[in-house]
Amino acid sequence: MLKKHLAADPQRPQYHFLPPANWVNDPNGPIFWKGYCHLFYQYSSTIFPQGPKYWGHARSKDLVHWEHLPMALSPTPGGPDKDGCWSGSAFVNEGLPTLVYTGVFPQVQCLATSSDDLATWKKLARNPVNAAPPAEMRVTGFRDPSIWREGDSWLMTVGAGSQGQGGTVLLYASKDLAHWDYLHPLFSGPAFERRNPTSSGQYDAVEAGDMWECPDFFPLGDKHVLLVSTQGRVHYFVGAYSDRIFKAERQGLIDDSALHYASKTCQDPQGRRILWGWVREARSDAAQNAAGWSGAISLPRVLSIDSLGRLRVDPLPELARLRGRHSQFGGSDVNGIVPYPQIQGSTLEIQLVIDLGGTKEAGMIVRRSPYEAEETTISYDAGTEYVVVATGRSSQSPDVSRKSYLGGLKLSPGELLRLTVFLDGSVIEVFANGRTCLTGRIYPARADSLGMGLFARDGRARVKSLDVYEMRAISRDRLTT
Ligand code: DQQ
Repeated sequence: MLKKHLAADPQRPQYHFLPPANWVNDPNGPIFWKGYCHLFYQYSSTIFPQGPKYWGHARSKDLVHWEHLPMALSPTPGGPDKDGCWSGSAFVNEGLPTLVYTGVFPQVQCLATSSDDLATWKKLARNPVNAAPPAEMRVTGFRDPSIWREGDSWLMTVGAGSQGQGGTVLLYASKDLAHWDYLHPLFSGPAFERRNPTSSGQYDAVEAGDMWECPDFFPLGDKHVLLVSTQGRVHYFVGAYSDRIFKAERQGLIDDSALHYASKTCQDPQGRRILWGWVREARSDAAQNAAGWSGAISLPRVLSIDSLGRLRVDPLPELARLRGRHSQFGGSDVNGIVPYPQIQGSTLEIQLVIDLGGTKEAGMIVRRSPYEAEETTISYDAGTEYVVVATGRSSQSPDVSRKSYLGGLKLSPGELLRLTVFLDGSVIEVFANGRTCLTGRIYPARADSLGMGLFARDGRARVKSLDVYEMRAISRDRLTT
């Protein structure tokens, strides 16, 4: 019954990874092992109210198609994770795959190992291995550990923060993974205040950033990158790391939308740094419960540093394997609205390269119904320098958010706008010029909201190329609950 209900749901993504049913939040512990990429994730068997967190588990040979596996971690009655196995990471200790995660409540760090190629996991009898933050600190949280090897030591980061003062990433060292010495903060706030403008011109709550969740720290090119999830969005710092000290040189956002959260990365066998995040919902709790599923894992993104030292974020090239029918257009001018009646769909990859000319705003219209009862625009506003996913008319349903999503993008003089947009049921992921990502959710209520067009406001824009691919579904198998 549930399987049928989910299969018939037009809002459910077809080529994003998500569990067979129920709730997913953070991606956890991605790791490559014997020809597979293993991805774990925060899972609850109920949506609202939320149940205790488990680690769901899947694996993939190509980072595109996934096979569900039995739960990796479940709360142990009477154990330090009796109330949930929260986020963490995976690493290999002398050939032994190992998970480090947070048990709650209170928040403590635990280890589990697998001696059968990640099929089953055994928790350490002496858990927790890191039981409390430094005594002198009054922290806002103590969770989401990562472990890596450096010389003859293991190092561990744990996300934390001080109320009203800023987030922090605590750094620990160990010789045996069982006893950990606190060193110093790897990096701390300022309690930066970044405001997230909304469509109405109002401002969201300040991203106070006094608890940094899911820190992820890794080398990239000749730099190091630190990611932190500030209970708002995912911020990155690019900088220099030596002698266990990290000095940030640049700062930015992995995705300008708060709907992409808790990013986690790992390095693939080709040396690429791959990132996944949690795609959050933008509809009511009741609507999520009625759907029987909530959340998705973002498409895999590849991180790199560009020639100007900026962090580049691109969709994984292998996603091209999902492309089906291809329609190609180009070389036309757009002034006002130009419908493309040949294109219909809710699972599409759209690549648009456009010269904005002197237009105030240009871009595409997607998920458009006849007579425009529903439609979503994805455009660039040259005045405000924002990529905008405007959802004001995306859905006739009363249960969904109509807040638009904005991503800052400064184009250099003469630079073309290059938008790659993935539509997948209710999920939209936008990649703009390799340096701005924007995740949105839309929930069109009409079955015929499948149309597409281009538009330009106050002027003429020149389409250099428009490529549209129908995207194939990835298979999703049995229920694991
Ligand atoms: N989600 C986990 C926590 C983490 C938060 C719990 C981030 O470990 O801090 O599901 O979304």
